[in-house]
Amino acid sequence: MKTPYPKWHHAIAIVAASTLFSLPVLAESVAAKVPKARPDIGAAAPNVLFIAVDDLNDWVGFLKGHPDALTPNMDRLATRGTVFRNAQCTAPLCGPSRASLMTGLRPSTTGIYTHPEDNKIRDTCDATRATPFLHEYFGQRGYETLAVGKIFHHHVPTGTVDQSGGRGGWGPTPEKKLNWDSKGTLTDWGAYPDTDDKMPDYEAATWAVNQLQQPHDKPFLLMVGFIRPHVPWLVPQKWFDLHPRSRATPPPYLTNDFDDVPEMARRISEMPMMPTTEWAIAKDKWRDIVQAYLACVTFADDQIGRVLDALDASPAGKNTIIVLWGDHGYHLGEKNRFAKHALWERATRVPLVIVTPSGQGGQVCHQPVSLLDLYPTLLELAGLPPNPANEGRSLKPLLENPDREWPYPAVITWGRNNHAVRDTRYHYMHFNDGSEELYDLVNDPNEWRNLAKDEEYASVKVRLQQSLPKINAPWAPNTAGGGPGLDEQRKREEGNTNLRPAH
Ligand SMILES: [Ca+2]
Ligand SMILES: [Ca+2]
Repeated sequence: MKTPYPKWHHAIAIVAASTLFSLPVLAESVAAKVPKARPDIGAAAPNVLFIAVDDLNDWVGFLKGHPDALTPNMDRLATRGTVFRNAQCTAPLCGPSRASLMTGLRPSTTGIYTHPEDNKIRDTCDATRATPFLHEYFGQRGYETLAVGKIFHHHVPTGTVDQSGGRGGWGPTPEKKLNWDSKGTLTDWGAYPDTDDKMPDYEAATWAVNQLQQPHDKPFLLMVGFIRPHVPWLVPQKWFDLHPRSRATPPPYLTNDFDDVPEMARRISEMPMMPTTEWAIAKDKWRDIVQAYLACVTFADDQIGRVLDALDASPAGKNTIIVLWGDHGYHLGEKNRFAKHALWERATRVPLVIVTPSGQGGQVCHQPVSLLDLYPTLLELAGLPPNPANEGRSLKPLLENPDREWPYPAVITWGRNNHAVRDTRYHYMHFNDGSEELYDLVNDPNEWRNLAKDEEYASVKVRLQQSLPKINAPWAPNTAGGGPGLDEQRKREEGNTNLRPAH
């Protein structure tokens, strides 16, 4: 059964769990229409449940990023597998992060630095044309592929899965924005709508549950993409009730933090359409935003719990690889911002849990890993041949021994030739104008003290520079704007002045 919420949370958990058993079992004839498994994957081939959560930072119980995060279902999953505590996205924005994961290619290889259109990703460049998407690779080798919700920037490229539950969208919004009415962002927060079943994430979980309740005569890859806690931070009141405002503690903030930050780093992360921390302090709104984000995370956790319950209750449950990942982090007031779009740790670190049918539970890995590694990891775990086009590396050795040596820093890219390199201790950033940041995450977890100009750390920089990408592909056509600072850079480099808006 789904993990009950403690104390006052309990009643809601019971209501939510009870809905699980009233769902209709749909499309019972679907399995019959699917061709038989190809003989080259055995009947024992594992299924894969692939769960994406949008804009989820480390405010989950198993990462302890916020003391009052409430995520019993994700925490339960974490105890069953391996938690990667130093997992990084490849780009701090939905579209490029997901395009990279699903192609197995770095943003610096494809030039997809900002939002692509799902249906145009394939034709971006020679590298994208030469490799199947992750789910296509599974499909070509005999898997049934299923997708619902946000997998790529919107859903999945048309016609690339056997069954689609649809995109879902951002969810219902009130006629008038509740708290933040600014063009160019969906940002807003508050209690809306009145019930969970009006939320696309609820519908996505229901679709996934139905799939898990059906027989499948082939192994399946089921991809489920949840939208919350992406803005707008709107969920029903009951999720706010679980997070009293008094407990919605704002994260640490240093008013003069930017004094030692290079101009380029500030410019490419400026999002003037979003609230600033100075505004939130002046208007006493910071706790409201923190509360809303925590409420959205708990709501998403509940939907994840419904899917995990259905998997556990299904015949497939015992032979399924589960991977849960967030597409990038999020600032909730640190560095004077409520946004992603930056190379700082708060915007790049992601939750990542991998559970294998035969694997050890309760493992924690501190080595740096990347979402780029998921494509080759899932192939190896499923017993499929490696795809030589993959630029990441399989994490199977770390699943077998999370403490083993792993001398491969993670690389994150925001715009052309602006990169971060993250190892177990340091976070180094190198921008296209040559400016730099360096943080010691052990002694300075909030990244307040930029050490890049300190001679004492020269050798650290040289070491991390070895991991900077050698290729910095031109900005891919058909990709959107990335905010004023990034668009300025792009205009300088290619003269493009007619970019689609950033979302
Ligand atoms: Ca996202
Ligand atoms: Ca600083």
